[in-house]
Amino acid sequence: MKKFNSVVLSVALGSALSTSAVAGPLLINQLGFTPESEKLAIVPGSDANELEVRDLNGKTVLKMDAPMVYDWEYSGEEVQTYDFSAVKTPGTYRLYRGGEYLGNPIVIGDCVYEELTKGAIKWFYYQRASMPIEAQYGGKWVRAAGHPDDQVIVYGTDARTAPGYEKAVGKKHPKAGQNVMINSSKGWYDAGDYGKYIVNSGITVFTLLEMYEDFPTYMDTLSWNIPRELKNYPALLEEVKYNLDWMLTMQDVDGGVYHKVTTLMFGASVMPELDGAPRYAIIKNVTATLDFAAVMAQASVIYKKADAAYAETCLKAAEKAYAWAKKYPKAFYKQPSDVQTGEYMHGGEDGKDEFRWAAAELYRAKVAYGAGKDKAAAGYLADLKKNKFTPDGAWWGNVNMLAAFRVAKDAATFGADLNKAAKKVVMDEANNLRAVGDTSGYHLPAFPWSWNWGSNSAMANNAMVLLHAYYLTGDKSYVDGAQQVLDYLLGKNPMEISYVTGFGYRSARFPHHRPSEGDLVDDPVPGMLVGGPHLGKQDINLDGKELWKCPNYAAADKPALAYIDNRCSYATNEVAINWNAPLAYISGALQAVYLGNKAASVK
Ligand code: G3I
Ligand code: 9MR
Repeated sequence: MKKFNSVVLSVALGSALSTSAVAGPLLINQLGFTPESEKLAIVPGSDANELEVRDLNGKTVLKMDAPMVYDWEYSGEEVQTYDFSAVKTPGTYRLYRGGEYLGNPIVIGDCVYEELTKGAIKWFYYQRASMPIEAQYGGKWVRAAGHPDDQVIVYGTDARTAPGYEKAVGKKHPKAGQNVMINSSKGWYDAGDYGKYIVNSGITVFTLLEMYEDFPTYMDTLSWNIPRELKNYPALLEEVKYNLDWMLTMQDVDGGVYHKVTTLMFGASVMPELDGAPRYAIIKNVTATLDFAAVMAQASVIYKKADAAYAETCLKAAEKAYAWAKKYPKAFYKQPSDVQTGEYMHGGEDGKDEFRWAAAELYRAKVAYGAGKDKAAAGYLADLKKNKFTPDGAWWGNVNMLAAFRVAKDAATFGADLNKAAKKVVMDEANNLRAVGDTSGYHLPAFPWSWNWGSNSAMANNAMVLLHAYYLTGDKSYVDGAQQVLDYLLGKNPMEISYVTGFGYRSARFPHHRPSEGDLVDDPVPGMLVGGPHLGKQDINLDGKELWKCPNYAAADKPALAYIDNRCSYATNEVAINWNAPLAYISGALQAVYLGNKAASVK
């Protein structure tokens, strides 16, 4: 039996493997496949049996010989990949190995990812602050309104936080002692906590608006049950506006944008209406301001048709934010010592990727408004040309790829040279991902650094790169790569779990998500992508410190196995808006592409 060893690094397998995979006999996308998708099933081990695909009448429609055996360094397993892509007729099928029925039925259907796409977007409604979730829209996950946030204290202006501000910023707040309040209502809770964060809103809003920009016709065919208050607004744009409205409240009169609205510490796992500690708008900074500028510029183009006045407001806010950032390019966020909520700031931050992204979105917007020749536009274009694109995977801390997506799809606006440079970055990253995916055990396009906190979102963002490579080349092998990511998230993984709550025959049930923990409903709020496996183990007691303890997964020594479906595991089982957005995007894009839609944003 030819053994394919995909390991570039030598992996000491030995007896060190203290956590065996919990996989069953068949690891597969638990939702199924569209007729034209690549269809792979993973069988752990190397016994190389023949597999049969049978229809519900028991008729064998395909026999698959023993495939290559792969080592998968991220789980330390030997696995076999069976390819039944030749089965295309919609229907329900079963896989057999030597007469043994393996696992659960497999569905092939024309719209098999539609409910997932709608469910992943609907989840943003469940995350809305400052309003109740009503039974007619939210079903059994009803809840009272939490956090009106109409009296948010500007951090550093009240006696309690003035010292923290002065220490973090190096000077007194100009309004210290005045207890300044702002109305910072609406917006989405970030994740399992009740904070609202601008940096994380940036990549999230980009991804959802890009979904609409890439597939407007398909998205307009979808509807999901949320309150509809705005005429002419497509459902997705109405949902995103709920967060854009909040983001606009975070811009100070000078154009700078506050980092977040949170309590000083993470609160208890209670329903939002019971989380009553004071909330603060915390410290303006350059990365939040640039992420704000980028998405407001993007919104100014996308909302123009539905609401020209609102779109104009967004563009003005974007330009004002960019001007503030140009004035304070080194004003990076420094978490004050009395603030323990999410930082959304990382060590290597230099602001270059945020400047590049904001400049690209602003230049595109100015051209769209017929002002591509004015002084401000010339400034954005000059800034865009200053730094080279770099082939980095997109995450909240590196938004360079978002700029590359924008420029790579729009030669008409950016010209041949910039377009070529951006396309090269997208294609280089996509080809690296495809090369890894094609030669690895689970066919997962993942790099070693994909296994950080929120690894499932890293995989979904990798799939977005692959989909963009398809938009730019028409080569379906990139769609196959993105399919492998969706399959992984929906069950083709060593944990044999669908990482999306409520989707799949064995899905995550105990996410770190305060409303799911605090309500009296057994089932978690549906449509949430949990963070996924990673070896950081920040949520378990490693050295006796009083860290939040989490049982069982402490022994995991392979990244793809370091996961536990347990409420305490915020490092592997939380949910977050920047994780759900790429899930919605890739599910919707794969569905739209199968139905014959082309990416409308490629010009
Ligand atoms: O970038 C470095 C990389 O260079 C290094 O190799 C790697 C391994 O050490 O770490 C990488 O930095 C990690 C960073 O995420 C980027 O992946 C940090 O270790 C890791 O601690 C950091 O985790 C973040 C986590 O908050 C803790 O700060 C997650 O990205 C981020 O998604 C998560 O966000 C939280 C919010 O703060 C609060 N709301 C919930 C949300 C989701 O858990
Ligand atoms: O619930 C918080 C989650 O949103 C954050 O991602 C995580 C890491 O910053 O922190 C969680 O809050 C925990 C705190 O860090 C430690 N005490 C228990 C809190 C609830 O899990």
